Parts: sequence; structure tokens; C-alpha cells
Amino acid sequence: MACGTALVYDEEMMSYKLLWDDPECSIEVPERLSSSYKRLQDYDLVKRCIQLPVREATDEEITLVHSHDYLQVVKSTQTMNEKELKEISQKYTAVFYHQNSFRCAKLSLGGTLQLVDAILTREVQNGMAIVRPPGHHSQRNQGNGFCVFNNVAIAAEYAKKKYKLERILIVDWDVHHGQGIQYIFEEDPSVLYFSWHRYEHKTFWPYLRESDYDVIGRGKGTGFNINLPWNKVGMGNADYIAAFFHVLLPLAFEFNPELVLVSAGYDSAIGDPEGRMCATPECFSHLTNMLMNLAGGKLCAVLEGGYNLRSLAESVCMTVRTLLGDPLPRLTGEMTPCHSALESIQNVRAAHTPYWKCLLYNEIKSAHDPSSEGDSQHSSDQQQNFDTAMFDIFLDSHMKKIEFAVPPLRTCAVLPEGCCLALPDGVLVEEKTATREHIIACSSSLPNELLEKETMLATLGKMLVILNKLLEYQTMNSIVLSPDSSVCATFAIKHVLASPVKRLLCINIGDLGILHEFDNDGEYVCLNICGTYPTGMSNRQIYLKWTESPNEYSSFFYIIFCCILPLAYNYQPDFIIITTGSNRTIGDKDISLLISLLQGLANGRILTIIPETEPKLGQKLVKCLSDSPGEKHFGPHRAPSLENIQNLKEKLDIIEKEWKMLQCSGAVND
Ligand code: Q9C
Ligand code: ZN
Repeated sequence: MACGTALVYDEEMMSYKLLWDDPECSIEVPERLSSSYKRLQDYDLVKRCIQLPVREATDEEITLVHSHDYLQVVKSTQTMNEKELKEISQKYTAVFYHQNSFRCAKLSLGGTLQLVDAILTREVQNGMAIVRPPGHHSQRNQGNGFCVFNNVAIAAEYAKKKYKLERILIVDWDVHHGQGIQYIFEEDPSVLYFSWHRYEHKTFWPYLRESDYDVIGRGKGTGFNINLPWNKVGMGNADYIAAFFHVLLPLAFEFNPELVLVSAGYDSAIGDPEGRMCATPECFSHLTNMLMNLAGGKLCAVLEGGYNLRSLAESVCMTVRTLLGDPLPRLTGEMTPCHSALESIQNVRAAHTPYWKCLLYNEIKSAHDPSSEGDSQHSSDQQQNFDTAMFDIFLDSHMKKIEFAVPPLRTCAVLPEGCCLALPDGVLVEEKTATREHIIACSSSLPNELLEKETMLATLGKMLVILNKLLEYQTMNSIVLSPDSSVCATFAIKHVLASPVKRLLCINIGDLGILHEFDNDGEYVCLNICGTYPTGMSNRQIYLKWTESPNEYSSFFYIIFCCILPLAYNYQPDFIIITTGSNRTIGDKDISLLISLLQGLANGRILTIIPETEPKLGQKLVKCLSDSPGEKHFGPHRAPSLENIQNLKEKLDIIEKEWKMLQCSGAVND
């Protein structure tokens, strides 16, 4: 079984640089690599990764995408003098060549391909290549935007050819449009390309009409090119996360890729002089975590841009740390996407509605015409006044506040007598139990007769021990197989509400019977996903009617991304309790996917309660909670039924006014 995270790095890729004065290219410096690597060492991340050596890419590999003529041009730069180098550089846009450029570009591409090989031969689960020159702007016949060879595009062609892959997802979170990648795969339905990029109505580099949301691919590739233009600077965590929930992830899950390649540029992070965006480093943990649930976890991140050395380094570390499976830092701050972001999201959804089943019922509103909008105050490109040092100060204090604590235990389990699950590493079966008096003291309003049953007492006793471990962060998560989900959930909710935990999120799947009343001494939100609505509901209880049909592919990913995760990210819980009851139509895989994604919240602090009659579900969830390798195969999926959508839409119309992350159009705020 594939496990481990690979890291590709070689300081030789620092051996080229800009030799003359060119303000357009001066930000692409060798230190981009060393400062990222240094930070990875500071955080002890390098030694936890499997180091892969770089190699030179071959001519054959380079010409998978580039013309022989362009290859010859780059080759010829090896022996040029400075004047000649400058001349050849000026034939292209925003790119510079050095005598070592060819060598470094071969290593950058070769390193990327090494990583693809390691992942596709199952030597490792995932990995990151810290390389330069970057790749996503370079094209068949030309270098562009600091890029010499298109590392990620070639990696996709290489994977298609060598491993016979039929579906590859490329996620380009660099702040620039990877137009090079778009051109290469425009007509290719086997590569789904997603890029968000600073656009400002075509006033930002590379100033291309074809970067807009309505450019969606051509011929057989129609619908497989997704452009999400940002028309304002200052996009932040909420905007990026909303873009993932409402655009990328539903389409990506429907696409069901066999490999995820990330054009991982960090000029989209806070403090970058090019991007001028506001997303903090830990946002990249969340983006990475979500993508790790595609393609059986086969994710290959390849560095592109990123020009604020501090922000770049921290963001790279967040990505690698997440690939390693560490708990994610919390995303803090207001989880409200801005109006301009919602407009862009709405536009790209509308443009893709004909091509994706998961968008089938997207209300086709008249798409906003960007050319008619005049928001001049944001469209300036004044590099001079941008104070990078200010962001260093911000990042210093910001990074100090982020909790990197990894609890001593990953997963604790309460199992019924005689139950034997095959437990992966890192799972502890709780044997200690709280005293009878202690249990009774903690279950004041539970009906006494419930506590009569010995098996119930035994479960509650052990669960109490585990709850305290969770609250003290002695264990990251836990699972309880219980004789009565409803009683256990009530007990756990009460206990957590009485603790210092500020916000508790409960998710109930299936019928739970009566959840006993809670006092109002703590805040919680309870999301119930079931086949029927009960009568009488409070505003803390949200009921979502959703059913899956047995023996069919699942469509549960739809409600996860359009509703459950946006709600959860909006709420920012400190603790999550997820319970399954009877009559559940939601499948084991669906619950695994949900749990896997929810681990991005509450520092991964999740208590899972399932009926003891479902050891098979328990087996799956325990693997998912303990992050054992090879458990993230969730596809293929199918389109949701009209009935499910209608039920959901009705509910969303009501609650999206309060929960801003649910919005996927600019209309609501108008
Ligand atoms: N004021 C990558 O991020 N424009 N390339 C520079 C400077 C070119 C970006 C303008 C930006 C190229 C890989
Ligand atoms: Zn960039």
C-alpha cells in the first residue's frame, strides 16, 4: 500500500538568475527555493518526507509538449554570452535565460517527473516538487512568465502516455493564469484544467481575453477548462474556500480523476507583491486536504510562482505538512466571500452548466457582464508602494498563533465486548472506564432506566474517558461503536457543551430517534441528514432531506460541497460529533468522504458514534480517522436526483442568508 510523502529538491536549481536589469523579472530569484527548503527544515518536515533525487528530463519528454525548434533555442542558450541571452529573452514575454537555464529547466521538469513516477508506481502516496524555473506559462513554441518548460503539462502528458491514465486533474492555484496549460489541453477531455487568477477585467498580466470565465475549452475538450478570474485584489481565505466548494470540487469529483497535479504557485498568498491577495498560509493546508480526497490520494504538487519569500515558505510548509497527514491548523476570520468573488463564481458555474451534471440544476441567472463594471480603485498595479516588510511582521505574529500541536494519539476507539476490528496503526482501543458515579453525574437528564443496562454503562464509561482525552487534545479523534447511538450522542453533546468548547457541530446521519434535550449552556449547531423531516425544530437544528439509492453510485458529494462543508467552514466549530442512526441511505464510502473532509475543521477533533451492529462501517471509518493509506477511493459518483436537489434548494434558500458560505452567486447580497 502506498504511503509516505515525497519531496523533490535540489539546490542546483538555484544556479541561474537574471543577469541584467529588468523590473518585470527581478522577483524570480534563486532564494525562492532555499528559503522554502530552509523553512521546511525548521519545521522538521524535510526528514519526515522521502527525498527523491532530481534528474534531467530527456528531449523526448520535453517534446511531449514543446516543439523541437523551441527545445533547440533553449539548448542554444547554454553557450550564449550575456548580450545574446538578453536578446533571446526579449523575443519572449517576461522570461529570462541564463547559461544554466537549460540545465535547471531539465532538472525542474525531471524532478517533477520523478515525483509522478514515485506516485504512480505507489512508492509514495503524494509529494511536492520544490523546483524552478516554474512552468505553467510556457507554451509549445515559447517561454513566458519566468517559465521555460511546462513542468505540469508535460507531467500530465507523461502520465497519460507512460501509465495510460485517462483522467488527470490540474489545479492551478497560482495567482496568474496558466495560459500555457490551457493552450496545451484546450481540446483534450482527459485533462481537466482549473485555474483561478487575478484578472481585474483583463487589466492584469498576461492581459488575455482567453483567461475569462467563458473560455471553457474547445472541441472534445469543451467543458474541461475552468477559468475563475478574480476581478479584484484582496481575495482571502473565504473566497478561495468558496471557489473550491462551489466550482472546483463538485466538478472535480464528478470528473473522478486518477491523478491530481497541482500547479502550486504561492503568489496567491498574502503579502505577495504580484498577487496582492490575502489568503493566509494555512489556507493552502485546506486546499491541499480537500484535493487529497480525489484520485485515491495521488497528489503531486509542483511549485510555480510565489515572490514574497516569507509567505511562500510558510505556505509551502503548510502544503507539505498536510500531505504528511498532520492535523490542519484552523482557518480563522470571517468566512464570508466577497461580492466580486461570488460574481465570478456564479459566472463560471453558469458557463459550465451545460457540461456538468452536478451543475444541471444551477439556476441559470443572467450572467454578469464584467466589461460593464467600473471598479477602478482596485485595478491599479502599483508595485512601488507595496511594503513586503509589513507582511513579514504580520506573518511573524500570525504563524506564532497557529497551533501545530500533534496530539500523542491519532484515534481512540470504544468497541463492544468481543468485537474485533482490524485496527490500523495509531489506533488505541480504550480499556479504561469512568466510575458509575462519574457517569451518572455526567448524565443528569438522561432517563435513569437507560443506565440500567450494563453494556450501556460500559460504553458510556469508556466514552467519558475518551471525551476527556479529546477535550485535552490527548487524542485527535475517536470512534465509538455503541448499543444506542442516540443515548451516546446525547451524553457526548451534553458533556462537550459543559466544557470550555465554544462551538460544537453535530452531524447526524439517518434516524437517531429522540435526542434528549440540551440546556442552553453552550453553543451548538446540529445538522441532520435523513430521509424525513421530524416535526418541531429549533433554529440550532437544521434538517436536510437527502436519500441515496442502494446499488447505485453515490451523489452524496453534491450535498457535501454545496451544503455540509460550507456550513461547517462557516461555523468554524471547535469540536465535531458525527453520529449515524438507523434507516440510513447514505453509504459507508459517503460517510468516509465526509469524515475525511471534516478533519480539516476543529483541529481534526472528531467524535464518531455509530451503532455496534455496524462493524463494517466502523472498520472503514477507523481507517479514515487514523489516516491509514489507501482509504481514499471515493469515486465514481453520479448526478443527484431532482427530488434531492429540490428538497435541498428549498432549505438552502432559507438558510443561506445566515450562512454566507452557502452562497454561490452574487445575487443574495444585492
Ligand atoms: N511587475 C509565475 O508566477 N509579470 N509567473 C511580472 C512584474 C510576469 C509570473 C510583472 C509574471 C510572471 C510563474
Ligand atoms: Zn504566478
